Amino acid sequence: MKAALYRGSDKPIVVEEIEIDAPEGSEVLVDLNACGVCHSDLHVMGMMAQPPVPMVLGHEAAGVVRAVGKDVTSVAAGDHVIVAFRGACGKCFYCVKGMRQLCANADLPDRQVTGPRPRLKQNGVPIVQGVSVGGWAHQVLLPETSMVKIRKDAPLDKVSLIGCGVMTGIGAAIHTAKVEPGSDVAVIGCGGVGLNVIQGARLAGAHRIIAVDLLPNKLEMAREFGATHCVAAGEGDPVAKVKEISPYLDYAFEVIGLPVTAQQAFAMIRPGGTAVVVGVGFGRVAEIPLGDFLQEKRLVGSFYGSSQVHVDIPRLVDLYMEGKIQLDPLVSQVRPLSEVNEALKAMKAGEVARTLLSMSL
Ligand code: COD
Ligand code: ZN
Ligand code: ZN
Repeated sequence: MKAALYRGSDKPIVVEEIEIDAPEGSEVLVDLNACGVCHSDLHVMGMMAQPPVPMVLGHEAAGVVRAVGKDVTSVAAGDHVIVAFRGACGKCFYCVKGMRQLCANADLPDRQVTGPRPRLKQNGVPIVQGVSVGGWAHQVLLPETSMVKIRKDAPLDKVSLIGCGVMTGIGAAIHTAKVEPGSDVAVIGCGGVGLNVIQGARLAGAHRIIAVDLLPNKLEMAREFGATHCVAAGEGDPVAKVKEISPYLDYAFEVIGLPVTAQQAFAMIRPGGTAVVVGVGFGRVAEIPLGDFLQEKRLVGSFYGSSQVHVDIPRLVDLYMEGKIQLDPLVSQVRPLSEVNEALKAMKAGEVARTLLSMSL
């Protein structure tokens, strides 16, 4: 099968023929329809000191089940699935407590070349499934727990975006923060994930939704997703501007991964308000004024929208099919897998909300 191989930051990603195992035990083989390009793929390439190579990145995918291992019970060949980039064992402390997004054994069976059985190879050389998925490829082989079965009338290309950006963003608003109707919300960083925090806040019935971004095109998109106010982050102090619009800001979301924007989120909320950090600045440290905790300000993290994917992802598919959430305007470009380098360039330049890599082009 064909996959886009990353071999190092000084080389372009190239689509090549590789070998993929047949599913064993509780594994599922999926023919992918499409996979999105998320900023976290860039993080893996750029921020890990030495990412293991060769690696197939991509973790926002959907497709049709081709074959299943003998122990698989929840999906069968022909089923339509969205890939959850974080599987869950179902048995550990976190899974049992209903926090599958924090599963302690999420990577079982190991998808890395150091694991017991690398599933991807090229001429005998093991290939890493990046972000535990490896979705920039025509097929993936993953544990059953990463498979979320969805209705067959949903367009697989568009709903693939629910696998990461949409679930992460909407979930941060409705599950992590639990935004209440009538509350005021600010979202710093309006990329593929931030736009979904905005539509999550709209879904929850927020009153003011203030979008903060450096780029005018992102602020325009933010309006389409439900932002009521826009703040150009590069012009003046975004904290003062947000406070002017909402003196009693209930929630602020950081959706970039920078210390400075995490500090801004915490600074702009009211006493008793909540700042939610969605972005991850691996190895970065933010300074937070401890005195603000006397005002009962809260600072919380959010991973995968605090979602329980097998319930929450099919719900989002239903909401899309009923026109209650938007996916179409998230898709700025559709490209063949071979144009993944161009898609990454467009993301770095801030030109797109999302690029979809289509496996049928
Ligand atoms: N102030 C305001 N906006 C800014 C600033 C700034 N200083 N710097 C950048 N921005 C804007 C950009 O213009 C852009 O619009 C946006 O921030 C970032 O958008 P994208 O599209 O590049 O990134 P996303 O939305 O795909 O990803 C954002 C994440 C925060 C999810 C990602 O960067 C991250 O931190 N991922 C790791 C955490 C995680 O949950 N991973 C799980 C899988 S995603
Ligand atoms: Zn992602
Ligand atoms: Zn678990």
